[in-house]
Amino acid sequence: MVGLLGAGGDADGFPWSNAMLQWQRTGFHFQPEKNWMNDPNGPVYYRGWYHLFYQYNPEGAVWGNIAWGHAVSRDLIHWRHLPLAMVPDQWYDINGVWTGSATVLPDGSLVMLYTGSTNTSVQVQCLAVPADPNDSLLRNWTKYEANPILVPPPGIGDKDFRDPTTAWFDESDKTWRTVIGSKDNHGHTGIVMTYKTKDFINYELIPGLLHSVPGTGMWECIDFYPVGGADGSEELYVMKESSDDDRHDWYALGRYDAAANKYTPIDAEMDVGIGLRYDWGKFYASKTFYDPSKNRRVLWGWIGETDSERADVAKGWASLQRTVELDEKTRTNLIQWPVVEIETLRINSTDLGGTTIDTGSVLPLPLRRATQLDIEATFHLDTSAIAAVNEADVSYNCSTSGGAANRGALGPFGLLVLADGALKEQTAVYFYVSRGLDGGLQTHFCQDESRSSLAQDVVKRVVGFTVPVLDGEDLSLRVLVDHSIVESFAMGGRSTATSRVYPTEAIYAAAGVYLFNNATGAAVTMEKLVVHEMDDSYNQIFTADDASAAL
Ligand code: DQQ
Repeated sequence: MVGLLGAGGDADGFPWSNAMLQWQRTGFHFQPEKNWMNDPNGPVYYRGWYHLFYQYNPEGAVWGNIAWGHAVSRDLIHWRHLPLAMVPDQWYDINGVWTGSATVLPDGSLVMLYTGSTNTSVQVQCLAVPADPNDSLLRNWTKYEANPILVPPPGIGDKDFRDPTTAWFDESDKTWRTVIGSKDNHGHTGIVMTYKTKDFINYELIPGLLHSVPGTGMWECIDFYPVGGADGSEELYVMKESSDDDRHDWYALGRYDAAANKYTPIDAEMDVGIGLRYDWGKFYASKTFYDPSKNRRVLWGWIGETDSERADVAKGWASLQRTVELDEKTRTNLIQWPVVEIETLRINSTDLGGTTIDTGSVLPLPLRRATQLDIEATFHLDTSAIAAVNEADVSYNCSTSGGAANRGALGPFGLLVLADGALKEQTAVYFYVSRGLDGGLQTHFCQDESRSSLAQDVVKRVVGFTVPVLDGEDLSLRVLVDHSIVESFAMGGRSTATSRVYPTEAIYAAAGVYLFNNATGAAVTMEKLVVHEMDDSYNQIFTADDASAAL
């Protein structure tokens, strides 16, 4: 297979042409046909259809001219592209129809709150409703005639007031509540303000802040929702902010006191913006919605590009999304997992369980095609080997400890995906087990992008974090490979890492998967290893036939 580098390109010497870069398009993650996409907006289940709206530039592959793209699906997997839902055509949103959220009212009707960037670039909140509630495809939207319904309150900057959440109903005073993120204290403190409304037209700012965390900067795209509460356990609340300073989605678990308008994290050291992230890789501006058809909460995130803007312009498109289900299995962190529907795309499963990876070895897996995969892997470490290891890697850190090539007593070991035969290009997904200060084992889950591409103009990092492992549990990974995305879930989804990767050699039939074990102190046995090839999700333009089927 001839690599892409140096194989052509444009007249200015940029090495890649549009046609060459099309292999990076995903097979089973949502993407628009072309052009720029960022945040998911107003995800909702309405009359049998999942709706995804998203920030979209109809005119190019860079951010700007932001309108709402729109797609619908029956199963969260196969999507149909619809015409733009809302475009910047009013004084209050002429600089962009920015991020917003849907609220389903008790009678089944919908309201959409979104941020408009005005003709003077002030951020204001606006209301829109379906033009025809009987159209289950929600193709046309009516913006409220007296928009905007909210302008920045005193003390809040004109450009620091955006992204209203889905509203929830407060029984105590029979009002709807919605929250909006901002920053305070000369921009150093991330804050959340709560508004109440009876009609979505008139709002009252509730005194005080719902929450704030010093040192975290502007909070975009707040998400706020309950988890747990089944079987008599205490219900907790997730607060998520997208940090404009570092472009990561941070969350905390906490308690919500509606009467006092106060959110309190269960662990102050794991507060919003300083503790847990949804994903340790590339994942931003996410939003959840409650799916009543399956009684679950579904999370959408924006997985941006990490190559150059120039490459994006050459491709003519940028960015994509993923769906992940949230669950509650521990009281300290969330569980994220690919929506179950994705398993319908599995074809040609190869079972390679029982394989042992000796110390210092790399084993190729016999696969036919390795660019669209769903890999389930469980690694077993022999207990006597673990007991013999007394290496105290108390300072181990995925990002700074040398990546997948650095050898320790109990790691790294895991998978190399999107790897070429010579292993010049590879993305490593792995565990590294060390001993904490208390003598107990500590497990790190990492993803090493540093050799993911021979191309120079790509951000390549080693990402990851520690992941909880309970007594007696083997170490497990689920890895979705989709051309230029590697999306990994460790320990059943207690921790996740997503990378955009841009191999130039490890593409099409030249891409492979390997097991590796760089530990010096223990062989690793694959308790489970099943590799599923994944079908395309064949996202299409909505046709007249689809339309009649929808009614
Ligand atoms: N993207 C939108 C804003 C939001 C930001 C503009 C987050 O509403 O704060 O495209 O990526």
